[in-house]
Amino acid sequence: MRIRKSLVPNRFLHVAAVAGALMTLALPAQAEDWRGWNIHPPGYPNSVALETFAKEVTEKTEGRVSPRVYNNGVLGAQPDAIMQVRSGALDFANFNMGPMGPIVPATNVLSLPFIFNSVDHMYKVMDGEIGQRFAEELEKKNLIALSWFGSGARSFYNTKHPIETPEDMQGLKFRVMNNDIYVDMTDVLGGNATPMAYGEVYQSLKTGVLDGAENNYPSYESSGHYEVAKYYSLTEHLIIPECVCIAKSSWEELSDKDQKIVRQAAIDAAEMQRKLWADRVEASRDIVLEAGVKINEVDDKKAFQNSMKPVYEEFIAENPDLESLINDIQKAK
Ligand code: GTR
Repeated sequence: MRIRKSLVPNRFLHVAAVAGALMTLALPAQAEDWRGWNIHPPGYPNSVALETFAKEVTEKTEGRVSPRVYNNGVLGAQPDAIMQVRSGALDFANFNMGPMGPIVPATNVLSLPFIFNSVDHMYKVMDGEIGQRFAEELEKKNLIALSWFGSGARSFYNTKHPIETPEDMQGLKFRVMNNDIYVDMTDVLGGNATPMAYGEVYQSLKTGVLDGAENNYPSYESSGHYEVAKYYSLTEHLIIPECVCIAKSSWEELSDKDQKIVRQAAIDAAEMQRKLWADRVEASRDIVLEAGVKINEVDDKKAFQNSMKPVYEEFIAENPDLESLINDIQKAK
């Protein structure tokens, strides 16, 4: 209950203030209940790793910090959730670097198609000095990136036919994540791109608002998109890292000791996520095949890679300061 100052004599207020201060000293520091955003369902590698992160943090801080993961994107779509973690309305999240581009321009480099030639190349870059540079850029926007998850390679899928060459994309409408680079990428291949929230894609594929989308095997499977879009073509055009990100305001409230605990838990979670990922790719592939999905290898991947020249040229023309970062990543094989 708030005390209305005008009704209480001054000396009582003084006594109350001193008593309050003494009570604060006597009580242990307030436990922090952290709320975390996760787009994936329970059981998904990222979800399991985040749950483990939450448990490790709770145990090792002896409850001083007690994170709770909200799965299935129930706290909002990814671009909104990024804003919420930036403002401290949410405390942590696992974010894909795709929708991060509009906020942290340097991370757009990670959305350039075929920038990484393998998942190992991506891990090598993100675990080293270059990954640190991205973390510094994220911090400028109030996001503390503590470790990097993988998300395999993304490929196009659709309701109509296999995609063997860029010509097969002609006239098809694909959902992409919220980033102009993906619109350009799809355009130069001859398709039409529609940025849309992940949670809306299933229905849009089902009703024919969309002809296709693009994602890795585990998301294609766990989202149920495979039930409605039966042609999965292994273009593997994007390999995008994801962060375990903490709100800067929540991070700064922690003691040095607790920061160390949280950082280590995020690193452990990434190690676990990467291990679980490989098994999940196999399992998801089996599930979609079983359901009658037609998977096709793309024999001439070079045709897709070569089409990306104008995307790179335009990007560098608009972001000349990021050209050296692109070069550093490509060199770090
Ligand atoms: C998944 C990724 C999510 C989300 C989703 C999407 O692979 O892990 O964070 O970005 O794709 O396509 O929106």
